[in-house]
Amino acid sequence: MRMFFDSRQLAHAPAKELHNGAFVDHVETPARVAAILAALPPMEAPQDHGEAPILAVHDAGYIDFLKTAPARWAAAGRSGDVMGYVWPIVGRRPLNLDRIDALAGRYSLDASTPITAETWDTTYWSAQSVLSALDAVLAGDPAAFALCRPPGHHAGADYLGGYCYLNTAAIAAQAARDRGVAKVAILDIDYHHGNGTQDIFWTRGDVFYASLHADPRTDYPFYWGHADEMGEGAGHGTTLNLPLAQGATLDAFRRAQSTALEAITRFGADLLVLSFGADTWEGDPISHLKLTTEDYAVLAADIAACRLPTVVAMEGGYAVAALGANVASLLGGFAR
Ligand code: Q9C
Ligand code: ZN
Repeated sequence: MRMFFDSRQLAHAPAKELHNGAFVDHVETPARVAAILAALPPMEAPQDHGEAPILAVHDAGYIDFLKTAPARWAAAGRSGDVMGYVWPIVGRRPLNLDRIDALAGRYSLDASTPITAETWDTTYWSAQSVLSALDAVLAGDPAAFALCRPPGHHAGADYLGGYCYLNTAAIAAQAARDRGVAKVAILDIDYHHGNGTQDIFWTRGDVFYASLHADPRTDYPFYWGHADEMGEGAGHGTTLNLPLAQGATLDAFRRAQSTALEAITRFGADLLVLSFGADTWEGDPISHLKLTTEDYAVLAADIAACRLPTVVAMEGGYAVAALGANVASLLGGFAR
């Protein structure tokens, strides 16, 4: 399987995140990809597809904010990473404010996703990696892997959050549509609900979004991912949420994944984007599902049995010592 990663994806390294009321060391570290690279054969550097496929998903004002936030922060006399602390509650006036703190709230979901001087370049190349994996699949490969970092599925069209800045799965799905693929499905098996991906395709009938995740009544991002969220307008019925109780093991996860794959098959998808997070692993430091390393190969084999061309995009997974083996197990399951 072809695999894509750019060394510029190592640069972004925020210091702290707000977690349960305290600032703690940021868990989405460069060491994560170093561990994955050490466990797999050498990867290819991605091609540069430019900004157009990013702007096909993301708001231009938001992209400008991502690029300029570090300089605006420094101009305001601040040191350290950019982070908002006031968020506009839904329904407040959509004012065009210029102050960095107003923008940081306007364009973010949470305070676990700081912007550093390296963030734009890092997330840009993460998007290029997924676009190159899409190229491989459109050229006829049954599956390809993008070692996306930072991850993407919490980022919406105009907001960052959950360690995510550009929504790599959405960028790949939209690029596939723009290159003539009629129906695209996104299957999201990260521990957390992919609120950004859901929002981006909420009213779209041409892109199916199915997610397995910890129940948002107990887990981040809380306000998305409940079972009754099904999309609206032309997108009604093309969003499928399958929340799982904390502590769930392979049996429950595999059953839910089968439900999702049956829905994707009924939808008639021509191409699949898999948002893969290894934070469902039993030892993950911020999560509470109980999958084993071997389970990922079982899940991948079930997905591969659908025989859809598949772009695998890396999302979360924070148990660094186990991350390489977990990703290798998943990718091995596609090969079988
Ligand atoms: N107290 C991904 O896996 N922090 N993002 C949760 C809980 C945010 C995870 C804090 C977790 C985001 C891509
Ligand atoms: Zn996650």
